[in-house]
Amino acid sequence: MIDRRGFLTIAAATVAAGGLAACAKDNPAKNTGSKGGGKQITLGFSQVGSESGWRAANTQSVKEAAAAAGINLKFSDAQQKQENQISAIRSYIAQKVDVISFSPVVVTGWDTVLKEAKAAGIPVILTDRSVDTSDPSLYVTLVGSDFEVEGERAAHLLEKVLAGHTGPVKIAQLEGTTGAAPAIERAKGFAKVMHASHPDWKIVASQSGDFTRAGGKQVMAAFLQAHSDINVLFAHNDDMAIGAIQSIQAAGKTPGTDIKIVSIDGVHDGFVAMSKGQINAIAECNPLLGPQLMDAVKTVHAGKGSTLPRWIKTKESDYTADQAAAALPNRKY
Ligand code: GZL
Repeated sequence: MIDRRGFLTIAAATVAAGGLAACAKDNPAKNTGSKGGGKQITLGFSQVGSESGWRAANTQSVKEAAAAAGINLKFSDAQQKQENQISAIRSYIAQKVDVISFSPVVVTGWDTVLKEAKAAGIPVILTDRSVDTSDPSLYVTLVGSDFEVEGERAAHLLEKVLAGHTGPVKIAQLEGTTGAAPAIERAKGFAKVMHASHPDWKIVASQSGDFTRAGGKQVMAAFLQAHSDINVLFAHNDDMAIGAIQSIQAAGKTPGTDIKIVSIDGVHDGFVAMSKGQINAIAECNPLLGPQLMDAVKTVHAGKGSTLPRWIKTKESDYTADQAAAALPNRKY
């Protein structure tokens, strides 16, 4: 897989050299009005699915921001199937929407359909997750988080959670959807810190729970059957951690105490679990990408896509259980 950072560096160089080609075809002729002044922008959006609390918040943010921006949103839920996203993108091309945006369920397999969008002169903006492609012209920008850094942050949070801990550290890892950018990169970031600074940490079990509660519960139950010595869980999202908590309790163990839990996302139920001491720390992943996406859509539609950075990163924080109760009332999702 092309290293995301490396790829983005190449891409940025390409853009800087003015090499960005037609997909972001700057089309100043088109009227950029959305509200009041001229033709309304139509955005075709393909969402991964509705697998987690994070996804629900992300969908709400996209829909609310489109309405606020006066953008006509065509929205589809792919139920976590790449073929459904490809069909949706083809449908948007056939409908001649002004801009296409999607959160790619996995990183590979997009070049063909993105080349069709480019041939149709429809610019594409990625949200949330990235794709692996050797052709940087196939999308204008990515609005989303740095998942590798999120994995590093989760490892640093685990350092805090394990302060004063003596004895072995036996980690179970609940991975996100196989082949998805957040799953690949969170695992990479976590492993980077672990190998650099913690030779005593050992990942004894690692498997995908597909970012769902049911998946987390099922896989954690199997982990506990096979490894009675697990004392840490690193979950790639809160929903899998919440599912795992049920299996930990069913095994007669106390989540957050017998098995320390570090997760990523920061959804409401994750904060509730933290306030109960069941999750020890969460690296936030901000789902509220709607406003930044709509700004990028308007910029691209106004023919200024080449002025956008290759990656519009979201801001996010880290939280430990002692902060959860105070933070809960102010959480936006
Ligand atoms: C991350 C996003 C992930 C979340 C999960 O940006 O793609 O997918 O971490 C969601 O909760 O299912």
